[in-house]
Amino acid sequence: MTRTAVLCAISFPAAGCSGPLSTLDPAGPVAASVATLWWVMFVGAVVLFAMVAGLLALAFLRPGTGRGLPDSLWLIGGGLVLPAVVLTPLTIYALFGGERLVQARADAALQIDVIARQWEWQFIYPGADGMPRRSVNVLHIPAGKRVRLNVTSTDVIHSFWVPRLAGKIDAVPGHTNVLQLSADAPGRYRGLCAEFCGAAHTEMLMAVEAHDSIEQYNQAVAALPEVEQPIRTGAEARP
Ligand SMILES: [Cu+2]
Repeated sequence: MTRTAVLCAISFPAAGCSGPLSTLDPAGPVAASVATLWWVMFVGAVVLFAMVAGLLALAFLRPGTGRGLPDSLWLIGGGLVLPAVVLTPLTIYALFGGERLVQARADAALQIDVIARQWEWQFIYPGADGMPRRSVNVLHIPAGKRVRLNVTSTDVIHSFWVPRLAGKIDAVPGHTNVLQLSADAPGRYRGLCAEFCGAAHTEMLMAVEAHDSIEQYNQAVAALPEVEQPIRTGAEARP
């Protein structure tokens, strides 16, 4: 009975971790490192919470516990040493993890420009024949390869986010941010704009189509319309 209750208590919240827009259901190595960071932070928070709750419980259940200890021990131990011991490794882990995400170790041929504007996503591919191609709201990538996305915007700040494939990154007018993205398996992955950007923000959705092989990816890109004229980004529009 107790075992069933424990299993239920664990499985109900865990069921909420999957889904097309879940960071905790990663489908690629970049997203997996984001999910690992989340779990490390979560475990760190649980340990801290348990320690504080334990001390609080002791204060109620065994009044007077620790009365003999000097005040400086509580202040220095609890206020400085304990946070330093718990938070320093978490901060270092998060900094290194975050740095790995933005280091684009992608093939130069697999660079795609992402241009956000109210309220759609445009993707510009180099094109195998030298002619750039364009898609709107569907990003084509080959599965199993790291793709470098150069993300910018033509109007306001948007945020590019495909939770199962990568972390989110701002699309800022006049500036290019770089994001790595990778899918382990072919398929369609949902994405959205994660920064409120105007009246139709909630409709600024997109999908990532991960193709079986680089050949299929090249075929899909070759079938896209060519870019007729350079798209004015915020950077170009400025004097
Ligand atoms: Cu937006």
